[in-house]
Amino acid sequence: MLEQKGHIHPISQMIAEINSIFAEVGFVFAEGPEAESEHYNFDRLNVPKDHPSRDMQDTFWFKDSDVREPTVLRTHTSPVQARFMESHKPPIRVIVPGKVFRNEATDATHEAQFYQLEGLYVDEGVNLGHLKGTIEYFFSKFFSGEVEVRFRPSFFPFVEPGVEVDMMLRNSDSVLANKWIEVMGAGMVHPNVLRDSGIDPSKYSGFAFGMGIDRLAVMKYGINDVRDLYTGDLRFVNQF
Ligand code: 2NM
Repeated sequence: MLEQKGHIHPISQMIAEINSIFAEVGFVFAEGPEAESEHYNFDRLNVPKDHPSRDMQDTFWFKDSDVREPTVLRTHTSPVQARFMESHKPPIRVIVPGKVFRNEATDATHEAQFYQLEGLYVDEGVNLGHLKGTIEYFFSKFFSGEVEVRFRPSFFPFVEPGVEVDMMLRNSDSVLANKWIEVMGAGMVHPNVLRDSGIDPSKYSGFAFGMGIDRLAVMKYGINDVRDLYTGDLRFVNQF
């Protein structure tokens, strides 16, 4: 029966769509390990040794006796960008979708595992204008509409300056239309991060951004509870 045929999970469908939107403007896809060293997950991203995100309350740590070096379930996909920068010369344009983990209580809008999409562009003369144009391009394709994007100042250890990105959908009959919605964090890659990955920050600059793919699914499909994406309940996933 047709109803019993399998199909691609909505998150995987979205990752494929995101990959093709970014491929049109020269971004390649990269991936990396979900069990990651403290070095790549935190140190190489300019996260201070005493930063609260490293706490056991926020991060899943492996038992020391089970691993050769301090190891976590990655809390973001940024370690993949750090690995990519040390093995590629600029210009670098890469997007990294993947599963990440946070040691926190779950509710309708928070899961302990979720999918993140991060992007990175490093070259001579890259600036916040390139970030804004790239994000506007992506969201207008993804939501098939006219999109306006604005930045608010924010902070992440791996960027300077850091921004919170809001978007507004125009001329659309989506429930998302005509209001500012917070969609991602972003910024200019911190010179320490470039330098530690072997890229000269006096010659090159880069922008980076990160967002929840689950949140994009919630926005695009009007899903009420992110936990529904991971129950394996076919009555749910078969709607997509
Ligand atoms: C975010 C916000 C801001 C980010 C930085 C990097 C790297 F590796 F290039 F430094 N990748 N992603 C970044 C920057 C991620 O997520 C909210």
